[in-house]
Amino acid sequence: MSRNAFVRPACMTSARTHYCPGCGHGIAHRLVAETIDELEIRERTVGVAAVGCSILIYNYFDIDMQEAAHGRAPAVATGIKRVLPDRIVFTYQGDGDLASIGLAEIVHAAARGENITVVFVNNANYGMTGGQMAPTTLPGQKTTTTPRGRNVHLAGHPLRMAELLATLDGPSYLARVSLHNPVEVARAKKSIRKAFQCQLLGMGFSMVEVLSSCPNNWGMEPAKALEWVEKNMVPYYPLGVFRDAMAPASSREVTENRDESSPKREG
Ligand SMILES: Cc1ncc(C[n+]2csc(CCOP(=O)(O)OP(=O)(O)O)c2C)c(N)n1
Ligand code: SF4
Repeated sequence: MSRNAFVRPACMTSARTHYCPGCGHGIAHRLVAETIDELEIRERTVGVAAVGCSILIYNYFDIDMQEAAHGRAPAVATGIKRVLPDRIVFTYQGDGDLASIGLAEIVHAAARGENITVVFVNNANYGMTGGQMAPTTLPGQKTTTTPRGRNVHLAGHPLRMAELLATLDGPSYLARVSLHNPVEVARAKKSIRKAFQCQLLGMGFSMVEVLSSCPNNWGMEPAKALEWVEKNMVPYYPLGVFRDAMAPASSREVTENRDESSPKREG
Protein backbone atom coordinates (compact mmCIF):
# COMPACT_ATOMS: atom_id res chain seq x y z
CA MET A 1 0.00 0.00 0.00
CA SER A 2 1.44 3.38 -0.94
CA ARG A 3 1.12 6.44 1.22
CA ASN A 4 1.56 10.08 0.24
CA ALA A 5 4.65 11.44 1.96
CA PHE A 6 3.83 15.00 0.93
CA VAL A 7 0.41 16.56 0.75
CA ARG A 8 0.13 20.28 0.17
CA PRO A 9 -2.01 21.94 2.86
CA ALA A 10 -5.35 22.96 1.34
CA CYS A 11 -4.89 26.59 2.33
CA MET A 12 -1.60 26.89 0.42
CA THR A 13 -1.54 27.82 -3.24
CA SER A 14 0.44 25.81 -5.79
CA ALA A 15 2.92 28.69 -6.26
CA ARG A 16 6.59 27.82 -5.82
CA THR A 17 8.15 29.94 -3.11
CA HIS A 18 10.97 32.36 -3.87
CA TYR A 19 12.93 31.37 -0.77
CA CYS A 20 16.58 30.28 -0.95
CA PRO A 21 17.29 26.55 -0.62
CA GLY A 22 17.31 25.60 3.06
CA CYS A 23 15.44 28.73 4.21
CA GLY A 24 13.20 28.15 7.22
CA HIS A 25 10.36 30.36 5.95
CA GLY A 26 8.94 27.54 3.80
CA ILE A 27 8.71 25.17 6.77
CA ALA A 28 7.20 27.85 8.99
CA HIS A 29 4.61 28.62 6.28
CA ARG A 30 3.67 24.98 6.10
CA LEU A 31 3.20 24.69 9.87
CA VAL A 32 0.89 27.70 9.87
CA ALA A 33 -1.03 26.31 6.87
CA GLU A 34 -1.47 22.88 8.45
CA THR A 35 -2.76 24.54 11.61
CA ILE A 36 -5.32 26.57 9.67
CA ASP A 37 -6.51 23.44 7.85
CA GLU A 38 -6.69 21.31 11.00
CA LEU A 39 -8.60 23.95 12.96
CA GLU A 40 -10.91 24.42 9.94
CA ILE A 41 -10.61 28.20 10.09
CA ARG A 42 -9.51 28.88 6.51
CA GLU A 43 -12.62 30.85 5.55
CA ARG A 44 -12.31 33.19 8.51
CA THR A 45 -8.55 33.61 8.79
CA VAL A 46 -6.80 36.84 7.83
CA GLY A 47 -3.01 36.87 7.59
CA VAL A 48 -0.98 40.06 7.87
CA ALA A 49 2.25 40.05 5.89
CA ALA A 50 5.22 42.06 7.12
CA VAL A 51 8.22 43.45 5.22
CA GLY A 52 11.15 41.09 4.82
CA CYS A 53 11.84 37.94 2.83
CA SER A 54 8.33 36.70 3.67
CA ILE A 55 6.71 39.78 2.17
CA LEU A 56 5.27 37.62 -0.62
CA ILE A 57 3.57 35.22 1.81
CA TYR A 58 0.25 36.36 0.34
CA ASN A 59 1.18 34.50 -2.85
CA TYR A 60 1.52 31.24 -0.96
CA PHE A 61 -1.59 31.22 1.23
CA ASP A 62 -5.04 30.84 -0.25
CA ILE A 63 -6.68 32.94 2.47
CA ASP A 64 -7.41 36.62 2.98
CA MET A 65 -4.14 38.50 3.41
CA GLN A 66 -3.22 42.11 4.12
CA GLU A 67 0.20 43.70 3.64
CA ALA A 68 1.46 45.98 6.39
CA ALA A 69 4.19 48.64 6.35
CA HIS A 70 7.53 47.57 7.85
CA GLY A 71 7.03 46.70 11.54
CA ARG A 72 3.40 47.71 11.68
CA ALA A 73 1.81 44.27 11.30
CA PRO A 74 0.61 44.01 14.95
CA ALA A 75 -1.12 47.41 14.63
CA VAL A 76 -2.75 46.39 11.33
CA ALA A 77 -3.80 43.03 12.84
CA THR A 78 -5.25 44.88 15.85
CA GLY A 79 -7.40 47.01 13.55
CA ILE A 80 -8.65 44.02 11.55
CA LYS A 81 -9.44 41.98 14.67
CA ARG A 82 -11.27 44.82 16.39
CA VAL A 83 -13.43 45.54 13.35
CA LEU A 84 -13.97 41.85 12.52
CA PRO A 85 -13.78 40.03 15.88
CA ASP A 86 -15.02 36.73 14.43
CA ARG A 87 -11.92 36.49 12.19
CA ILE A 88 -8.75 34.67 13.20
CA VAL A 89 -5.97 37.17 12.59
CA PHE A 90 -2.27 36.38 12.51
CA THR A 91 0.87 38.27 11.62
CA TYR A 92 3.96 36.68 10.10
CA GLN A 93 7.06 38.75 10.86
CA GLY A 94 10.84 38.54 10.68
CA ASP A 95 13.18 39.70 13.44
CA GLY A 96 14.16 42.95 11.73
CA ASP A 97 10.50 43.72 11.21
CA LEU A 98 9.27 42.74 14.68
CA ALA A 99 12.20 43.47 16.99
CA SER A 100 13.68 46.54 15.31
CA ILE A 101 11.41 48.93 13.42
CA GLY A 102 8.28 47.26 14.86
CA LEU A 103 9.39 46.95 18.48
CA ALA A 104 6.86 49.46 19.80
CA GLU A 105 3.99 47.85 17.88
CA ILE A 106 4.67 44.33 19.16
CA VAL A 107 5.23 45.42 22.76
CA HIS A 108 2.04 47.45 22.90
CA ALA A 109 -0.09 44.83 21.08
CA ALA A 110 1.16 42.27 23.63
CA ALA A 111 0.64 44.66 26.56
CA ARG A 112 -2.92 45.32 25.39
CA GLY A 113 -3.51 41.59 25.17
CA GLU A 114 -4.88 41.95 21.64
CA ASN A 115 -6.56 38.71 20.60
CA ILE A 116 -4.19 38.10 17.67
CA THR A 117 -1.51 35.52 16.93
CA VAL A 118 2.04 36.41 15.94
CA VAL A 119 4.40 34.06 14.12
CA PHE A 120 7.84 35.59 14.63
CA VAL A 121 10.67 34.16 12.54
CA ASN A 122 14.07 34.82 14.15
CA ASN A 123 16.92 34.16 11.72
CA ALA A 124 19.42 36.44 13.46
CA ASN A 125 19.72 38.90 10.58
CA TYR A 126 17.93 41.08 8.06
CA GLY A 127 17.45 38.52 5.31
CA MET A 128 15.73 40.48 2.57
CA THR A 129 18.11 43.43 2.50
CA GLY A 130 21.27 41.35 2.32
CA GLY A 131 22.18 40.23 5.82
CA GLN A 132 22.66 43.28 8.04
CA MET A 133 22.69 43.01 11.85
CA ALA A 134 19.28 42.61 13.46
CA PRO A 135 18.41 43.07 17.15
CA THR A 136 18.63 39.26 17.35
CA THR A 137 22.12 38.92 15.82
CA LEU A 138 24.25 36.93 18.27
CA PRO A 139 27.27 38.44 20.06
CA GLY A 140 30.26 37.93 17.78
CA GLN A 141 28.10 36.99 14.78
CA LYS A 142 29.42 38.32 11.48
CA THR A 143 26.94 40.20 9.29
CA THR A 144 27.41 42.73 6.50
CA THR A 145 27.24 45.58 9.05
CA THR A 146 29.29 43.73 11.69
CA PRO A 147 32.10 42.27 9.56
CA ARG A 148 34.22 41.62 12.66
CA GLY A 149 31.29 40.16 14.58
CA ARG A 150 28.63 41.90 16.70
CA ASN A 151 30.35 43.87 19.42
CA VAL A 152 27.88 44.14 22.30
CA HIS A 153 29.73 47.17 23.69
CA LEU A 154 28.94 49.06 20.50
CA ALA A 155 25.71 47.42 19.30
CA GLY A 156 24.17 46.26 22.56
CA HIS A 157 23.00 42.78 23.44
CA PRO A 158 20.50 40.76 21.40
CA LEU A 159 16.82 40.99 22.35
CA ARG A 160 15.13 37.83 23.61
CA MET A 161 11.63 38.76 22.49
CA ALA A 162 9.70 35.85 24.04
CA GLU A 163 11.24 36.55 27.47
CA LEU A 164 10.79 40.30 27.04
CA LEU A 165 7.06 39.95 26.28
CA ALA A 166 6.72 37.46 29.14
CA THR A 167 7.26 40.37 31.55
CA LEU A 168 3.88 41.77 30.40
CA ASP A 169 0.45 40.76 31.70
CA GLY A 170 -1.28 40.82 28.28
CA PRO A 171 -0.04 37.68 26.51
CA SER A 172 -1.85 34.36 26.85
CA TYR A 173 0.73 32.19 25.08
CA LEU A 174 4.43 32.78 24.42
CA ALA A 175 6.81 30.13 23.18
CA ARG A 176 10.11 29.76 21.38
CA VAL A 177 10.59 26.86 18.99
CA SER A 178 13.18 25.88 16.39
CA LEU A 179 13.18 24.24 12.97
CA HIS A 180 16.65 22.67 13.11
CA ASN A 181 15.49 19.03 13.07
CA PRO A 182 12.27 17.04 12.56
CA VAL A 183 11.57 16.61 16.30
CA GLU A 184 11.79 20.35 16.81
CA VAL A 185 9.62 20.98 13.74
CA ALA A 186 6.93 18.75 15.30
CA ARG A 187 7.19 20.72 18.55
CA ALA A 188 7.00 23.96 16.60
CA LYS A 189 3.76 22.79 15.03
CA LYS A 190 2.25 22.07 18.45
CA SER A 191 3.15 25.56 19.65
CA ILE A 192 1.76 27.29 16.57
CA ARG A 193 -1.45 25.31 16.88
CA LYS A 194 -1.73 26.24 20.55
CA ALA A 195 -1.20 29.91 19.77
CA PHE A 196 -4.07 29.86 17.26
CA GLN A 197 -6.24 27.93 19.74
CA CYS A 198 -5.69 30.66 22.34
CA GLN A 199 -7.09 33.17 19.87
CA LEU A 200 -10.04 30.91 19.04
CA LEU A 201 -10.81 30.78 22.77
CA GLY A 202 -10.57 34.57 23.00
CA MET A 203 -7.69 34.41 25.47
CA GLY A 204 -5.67 37.29 24.06
CA PHE A 205 -2.26 37.83 22.52
CA SER A 206 -0.23 34.78 21.49
CA MET A 207 3.20 34.61 19.88
CA VAL A 208 5.51 31.83 18.75
CA GLU A 209 9.13 32.78 18.11
CA VAL A 210 10.57 30.42 15.52
CA LEU A 211 14.38 30.01 15.29
CA SER A 212 15.08 29.62 11.61
CA SER A 213 18.04 29.40 9.26
CA CYS A 214 19.18 31.86 6.60
CA PRO A 215 21.84 29.85 4.76
CA ASN A 216 22.18 32.44 2.03
CA ASN A 217 23.25 35.36 4.20
CA TRP A 218 25.08 33.20 6.71
CA GLY A 219 27.17 31.86 3.82
CA MET A 220 26.52 28.23 4.72
CA GLU A 221 25.18 25.10 3.10
CA PRO A 222 21.60 24.40 4.32
CA ALA A 223 22.63 21.44 6.53
CA LYS A 224 25.44 23.45 8.13
CA ALA A 225 23.01 26.30 8.77
CA LEU A 226 20.68 23.96 10.70
CA GLU A 227 23.67 22.85 12.77
CA TRP A 228 24.50 26.51 13.37
CA VAL A 229 20.97 27.13 14.68
CA GLU A 230 21.29 24.24 17.12
CA LYS A 231 24.82 25.01 18.29
CA ASN A 232 24.68 28.81 18.40
CA MET A 233 21.12 30.09 18.47
CA VAL A 234 19.46 27.57 20.79
CA PRO A 235 21.95 28.14 23.66
CA TYR A 236 21.33 31.90 23.48
CA TYR A 237 17.59 31.61 22.80
CA PRO A 238 16.28 28.80 25.02
CA LEU A 239 13.41 26.82 23.56
CA GLY A 240 10.20 26.39 25.50
CA VAL A 241 6.96 27.91 26.70
CA PHE A 242 7.20 31.20 28.57
CA ARG A 243 3.46 31.77 29.11
CA ASP A 244 0.57 29.37 28.71
CA ALA A 245 -2.79 30.55 29.96
CA MET A 246 -4.33 27.29 28.67
CA ALA A 247 -2.21 25.14 30.99
CA PRO A 248 -3.79 23.85 34.22
CA ALA A 249 -3.21 26.30 37.09
CA SER A 250 -0.68 24.04 38.86
CA SER A 251 1.62 23.66 35.84
CA ARG A 252 1.07 27.30 34.90
CA GLU A 253 2.63 28.34 38.20
CA VAL A 254 5.65 26.21 37.44
CA THR A 255 5.88 27.72 33.95
CA GLU A 256 5.58 31.28 35.14
CA ASN A 257 7.86 31.05 38.17
CA ARG A 258 10.53 28.97 36.61
CA ASP A 259 14.07 30.04 35.90
CA GLU A 260 13.88 31.60 32.42
CA SER A 261 16.90 29.63 31.28
CA SER A 262 14.91 26.38 31.45
CA PRO A 263 11.42 27.01 30.10
CA LYS A 264 8.94 24.13 29.83
CA ARG A 265 8.96 22.33 26.44
CA GLU A 266 5.85 21.58 24.35
CA GLY A 267 5.21 17.86 23.72
C1 LIG B 1 10.38 51.86 6.59
C2 LIG B 1 11.33 50.86 5.98
N1 LIG B 1 12.59 50.78 6.44
C3 LIG B 1 13.45 49.87 5.94
C4 LIG B 1 13.06 49.04 4.92
C5 LIG B 1 14.05 48.06 4.34
N2 LIG B 1 13.84 46.70 4.77
C6 LIG B 1 13.07 45.87 4.05
S1 LIG B 1 13.06 44.30 4.65
C7 LIG B 1 14.14 44.74 5.86
C8 LIG B 1 14.67 43.75 6.84
C9 LIG B 1 13.81 42.54 7.01
O1 LIG B 1 14.44 41.62 7.81
P1 LIG B 1 13.63 40.61 8.72
O2 LIG B 1 12.44 41.28 9.31
O3 LIG B 1 14.61 40.06 9.70
O4 LIG B 1 13.08 39.52 7.75
P2 LIG B 1 13.84 38.42 6.90
O5 LIG B 1 14.04 39.07 5.56
O6 LIG B 1 15.13 38.07 7.58
O7 LIG B 1 12.90 37.28 6.85
C10 LIG B 1 14.47 46.08 5.79
C11 LIG B 1 15.40 46.78 6.71
C12 LIG B 1 11.72 49.14 4.45
N3 LIG B 1 11.25 48.35 3.51
N4 LIG B 1 10.88 50.05 5.00
S1 SF4 C 1 17.82 35.53 2.38
FE1 SF4 C 1 17.65 34.16 4.16
S2 SF4 C 1 15.58 34.53 5.01
FE2 SF4 C 1 15.64 35.35 2.91
S3 SF4 C 1 14.87 33.71 1.58
FE3 SF4 C 1 17.11 33.55 1.62
S4 SF4 C 1 17.58 32.10 3.27
FE4 SF4 C 1 15.45 32.81 3.55
